[in-house]
Amino acid sequence: KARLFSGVQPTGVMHLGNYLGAIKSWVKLQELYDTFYCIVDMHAITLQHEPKELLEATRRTAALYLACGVNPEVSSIFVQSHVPAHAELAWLLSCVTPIGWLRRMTQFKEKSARASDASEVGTGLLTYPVLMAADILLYQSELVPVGHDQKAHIELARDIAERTNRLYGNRQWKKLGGKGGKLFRIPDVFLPPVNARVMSLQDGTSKMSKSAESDMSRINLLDDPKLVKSKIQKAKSDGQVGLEFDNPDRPEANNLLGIYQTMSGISKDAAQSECKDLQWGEFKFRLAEAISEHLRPIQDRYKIIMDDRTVLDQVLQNGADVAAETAARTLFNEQAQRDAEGSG
Ligand code: AQP
Repeated sequence: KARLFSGVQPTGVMHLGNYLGAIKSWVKLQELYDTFYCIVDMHAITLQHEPKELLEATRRTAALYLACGVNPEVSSIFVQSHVPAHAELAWLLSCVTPIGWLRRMTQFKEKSARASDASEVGTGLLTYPVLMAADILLYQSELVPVGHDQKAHIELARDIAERTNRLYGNRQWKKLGGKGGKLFRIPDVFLPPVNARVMSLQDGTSKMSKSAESDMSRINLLDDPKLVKSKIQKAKSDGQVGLEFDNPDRPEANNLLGIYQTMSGISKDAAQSECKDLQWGEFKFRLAEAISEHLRPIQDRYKIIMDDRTVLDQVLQNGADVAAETAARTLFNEQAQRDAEGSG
C-alpha cells in the first residue's frame, strides 16, 4: 500500500474545520493507504505556549482522533516528538531550503506580523514548513490529506523534495553503487471535495482556527448542544431570506450551508433545495441540531477513551514504534543501500 501522512497541532480543542478539512478524509483514506497520523506537538511550540497545557492538549487530540474514527488497528497514531527522526530530517532539509522560499509563506507573514514585538518572533515560525516537509517526506508519503490552508506548505514540501533529489539523489546513489534515483517520493495534496476551507462563524471570509481569539468563532468538537446552539444563533448572517451555495456576496451562507450539508450527511443538491427558502432563524435551528447530532457519538467515545488512559498510552507507544522504524528507513537510506547491494 502507498503511504500517507497527516497531522494536527495540539493547540486548544479540535474544531469543525479540522474535522471536516482533515480528519474525515483520514478516516476514509485509512482503508486505502498505509496511514501515519501524527499529533504535531513540535509545530505547536513555534508560538508561545504553556508546557503543561501542551501535554494535555496532545492527549486530547490523540483521543479525538480515535473518537472520530481513526482506527489504531490500521493507522499508526503517534506524537511527533516521540520520533526524533522528524527533527533530524528537518535539520538536513533546512540546509537545502532557500530562505526566500520560507519568507514567502503567507502563514509566516501573517503570524510574524501579528507578534507585538518583531524581535520576539522565533526562528521556528520561519522554518516550520521545513519541519512539515520532514514529517511528510520521512514516510515517503504519496498523499497528504489537509485543509486548503495547508496547500502551500505541501507544495513547498514537494519543491524541497525535488531539490534534494536533484542535488543529492543521484550522487548519493551512485556513491553506493546504485543506478541513480530519488531520495524522496514527491507527495500530492488531498483536499476534501467539500469543506476544504471552513470559515469562522463570525466572519465568512476568515478561516475557522484554534488560535482565533474568540471561542464564538468556532465549533469545537467537544462543545455541548447548548453551547453549539448559542454559537450558531450568534453566528454572522446576512439580511437575505434563503440559503445558497457559491454566491461570493454571501460567504456566511455558503459556509454554514456547507457545514449543514456534511453534518446532516446529505448531498449538495438536497441541502440547497431544503434550505433555499428558509429564514435564517429556522436554518440556524436545524444547523445546530445537525451539528450536535453528529458530534454526540464522537463525544461519547471521547469520554470513554479519556477514562482509560492506559489504552491511549499503548496506542501512542505502538504508533511511535512503527513510525520510528519506517522513518529510520528514509533517514538512514537503508532502501538505497539494499538496492546498491543488490539485495532489495
Ligand atoms: N478552517 C479550516 N477548514 C478546513 N481545514 C482546516 N484545518 C484547519 N483549519 C481548517 C486543517 O486541519 C488540519 C490541522 O490544522 P492545524 O493544526 O494547523 O489547525 P488550526 O485550527 O489551523 O490551528 P491554529 O493553531 O489556529 O493554526 P493557524 O493559526 O495556523 O490556523 C490541517 O490539515 C488544516 O488544513
